[in-house]
Amino acid sequence: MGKNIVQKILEPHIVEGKWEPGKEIGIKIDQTLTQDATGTMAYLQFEAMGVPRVKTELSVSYVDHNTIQIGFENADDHKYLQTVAAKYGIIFSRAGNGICHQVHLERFAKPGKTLLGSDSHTPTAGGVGMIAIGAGGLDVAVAMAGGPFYLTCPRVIRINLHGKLPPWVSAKDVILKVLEIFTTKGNVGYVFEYGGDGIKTLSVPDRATITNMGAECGVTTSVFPSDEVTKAFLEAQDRVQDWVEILPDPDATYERIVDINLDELVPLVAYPHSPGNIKTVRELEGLPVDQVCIGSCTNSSYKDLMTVARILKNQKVHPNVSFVLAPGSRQVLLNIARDSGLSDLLAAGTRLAESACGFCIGNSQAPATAAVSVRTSNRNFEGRSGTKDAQVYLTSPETAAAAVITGRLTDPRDLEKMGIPYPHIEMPKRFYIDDSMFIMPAERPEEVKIYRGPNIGEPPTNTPLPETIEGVVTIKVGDKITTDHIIPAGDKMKYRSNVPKYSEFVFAPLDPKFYERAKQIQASGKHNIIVAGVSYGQGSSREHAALCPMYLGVRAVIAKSLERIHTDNLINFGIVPLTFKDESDYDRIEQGDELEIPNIRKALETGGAIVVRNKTKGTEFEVAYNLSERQKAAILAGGTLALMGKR
Ligand code: MIC
Ligand code: SF4
Repeated sequence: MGKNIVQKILEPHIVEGKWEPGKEIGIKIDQTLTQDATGTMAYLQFEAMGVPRVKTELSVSYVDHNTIQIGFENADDHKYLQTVAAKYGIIFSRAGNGICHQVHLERFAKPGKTLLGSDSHTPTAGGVGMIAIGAGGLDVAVAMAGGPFYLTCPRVIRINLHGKLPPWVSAKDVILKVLEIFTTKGNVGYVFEYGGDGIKTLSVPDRATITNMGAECGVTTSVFPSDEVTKAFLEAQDRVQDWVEILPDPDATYERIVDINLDELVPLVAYPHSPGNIKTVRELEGLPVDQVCIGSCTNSSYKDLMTVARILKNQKVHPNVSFVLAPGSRQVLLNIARDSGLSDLLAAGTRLAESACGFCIGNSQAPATAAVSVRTSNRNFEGRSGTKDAQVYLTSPETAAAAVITGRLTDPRDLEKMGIPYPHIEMPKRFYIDDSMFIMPAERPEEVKIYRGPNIGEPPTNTPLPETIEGVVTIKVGDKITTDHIIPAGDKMKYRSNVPKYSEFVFAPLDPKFYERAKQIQASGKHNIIVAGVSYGQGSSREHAALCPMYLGVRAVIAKSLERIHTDNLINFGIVPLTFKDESDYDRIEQGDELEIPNIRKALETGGAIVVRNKTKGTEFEVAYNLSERQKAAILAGGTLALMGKR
């Protein structure tokens, strides 16, 4: 039987299990990437493993999230990361070199290989035909140490793109359409594989915009074939030697096939506060706009920014709009400068930001009170921008540029009526390439002394799972709770390597009293338990959304359903992920209820049923768990590091 692309790449990488969708497999990881916000903890964990050198083909450590450097903490972390990279054989991408996903796509992503990254948008590299997966830092540390990465063997959905995008409609509108079809929940365990005659009209950065935001659907990853378009991109990056053709077999089979006609697409927008809230720009046109931010790992490529530059040529930023642009990489910046896009942008009144995550993670450019912010990034969760009541709309660069000019949400097709023609930007045959902001690993690693600033603490560990969990429902939350709700980023992100301090902000966006309550319950010798609705743990890969709750004594999460990366992170830190067998039990439980989960160790060891007793209400109900033997062993031991220590 014919094979799809996912199977063609994954099968030769399987080191445990076999290709059987729905069952756990362990795969060999060829490349890893980390970024500074998740990287410090990942390298602390890697150091704890006592491996002298990374065992991957390539590992890169990027500094792109915390580059704001208010206070010493960020800069200290950067120095730590630089010295660790030098010692252990990791390429270091300095602050200013760009956003990990954009830079990786340009310089390192290779068709046919596997990439594991401690960032949920790692699937961006799927744009060149590689299987690129986001995970918690500990999983990436294990991969750097040569261990397998475990995942559920995916079910593959084929998305056929037909025809050609009309002018003013671009890759972002394609993925917003996909989000409209699949929404942000219910896609755990799937991979999107793109195909159809339309893909040949999409450049690699277009494809990467689409695979990047597959993360918002919650799929394991997204992938395009590696074809002539991929070859041309790699040639332009002076690395055609990395190209191999990867196409699905004509008789490949899929779980489901979805067709999208590119010709019929129109400019779309994700309205507040979820990337899954889709409307056409037409439906919302005229909305006054206060801020426009163009950039992020979704839409900050050469083509995106040259398109914006040409639209804004001889135009001025509307007086009511604050317009910020952050190029995805230093390469993008140098190339738009070479091709005179940068001068057009500056002449229009652009506020140029560093090539970094910046506004996207809310550590700068917070909008004004209740302001409308139009952004080309991928997440518009409430408060993520840094302003709780800001209204963030996600659009294509074309739609964002139209708002820059008119000061209103505007269908970019209307710009033609204003005498602005659609700029058809060609991909360069050869990019201007300058790798001087990568620092190669030390030739004499034994001479490298690792720098540890005062903000860097030891990674905390958990204790083995007790026989019985005696706890309290410290918080009951609703549906689609994101990791930004569980542990906010923004200005708090500088505490990523200081878990005791960072833990003070657990659930702060939802309930600022959570921390105090959790501490009290912990001090009374009881466990903290989180109760949640559907799709708990959406969004980022940050393992601090498990690590910090663990530090505060959270021992179990009972939800209607959980997202993939967050579930893995909970297990890695010894927190039991449980789901309601009967969802109506969720309605019968309240914050503050005392719960007992008797003999939970035994149940996990023997595969028996887990029953929760609600001592406050005098009721009991059964919960489900879907854990492999390896995952059970990790939870019983108190987490993956503890399990590795035992072994
Ligand atoms: C995000 O976009 O939310 C982040 C910040 O890049 C996170 C990683 C982190 O929290 O450090 C992600 O996407 O995984
Ligand atoms: Fe950075 Fe935003 Fe991309 Fe996350 S989504 S990696 S914060 S640019």
